[in-house]
Amino acid sequence: MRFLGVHPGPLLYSKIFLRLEPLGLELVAQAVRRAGHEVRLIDLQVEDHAAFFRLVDDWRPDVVGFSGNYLANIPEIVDLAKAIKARSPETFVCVGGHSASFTAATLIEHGAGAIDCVLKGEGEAAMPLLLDAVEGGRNIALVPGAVTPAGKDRRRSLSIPSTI
Ligand code: B12
Repeated sequence: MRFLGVHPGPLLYSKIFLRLEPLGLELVAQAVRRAGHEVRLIDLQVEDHAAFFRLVDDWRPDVVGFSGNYLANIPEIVDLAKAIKARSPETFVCVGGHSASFTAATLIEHGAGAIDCVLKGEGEAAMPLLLDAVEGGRNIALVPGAVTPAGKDRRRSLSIPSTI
């Protein structure tokens, strides 16, 4: 599958910001690549939304995963998720990261159908499982750590396996 990992832009849509290397998203991306998927990343701290939509339109990812480590990025993530679904409803949209993990149910609610899943916890182990489930048309809610509009899985999130 084609996986596009997205780091959101400067905090609070401001122009005063640090540019942080998206370390967590990079780890998730590498785990997904090792699982045999095609991967691209875009960092909206340095690219603009026009570049993001060009990439979505041209490359047509099957799954878009946002990194939600900072609460202040959540409004942008919700806006972008809605914009993706308006352009290509078949694209699966998920959000992971620290802040997404503890606001999962609210994030799904604010997404109003545009966020298919919040994947709680460390993403290296769970993201390949989520991609397999999406590809195989299986129940997403059975992926450990997945919270979906249909409800949350009661199993605990995965931690990083020692092989990664
Ligand atoms: C190191 C760090 C920094 C570094 C940045 C390093 C970097 N390159 O990102 C520095 C010192 C610069 C920094 C700055 C700030 N930070 Co800081 N930072 C941290 C800290 C301690 C660790 C983050 C980290 O690098 N973790 C290691 C990486 C590998 O893990 P990760 O990014 O979490 O990613 C994993 C998962 O989250 C998940 N994941 C991530 N993305 C995705 C995407 C998908 C699709 C999936 C499935 C999973 C997934 O899988 C990843 C791999 O396991 C966290 C606290 C914490 N323990 O998480 C605070 C934390 C993130 N920071 C915080 C804050 C407030 C800030 C500042 C705003 C502080 C300030 N007032 O200036 C600034 C903002 C910077 C900005 N964005 O502009 C808060 C955020 C609070 C919130 N809820 O919004 C935190 C949670 C600390 C806290 N408890 O208050 N920070």
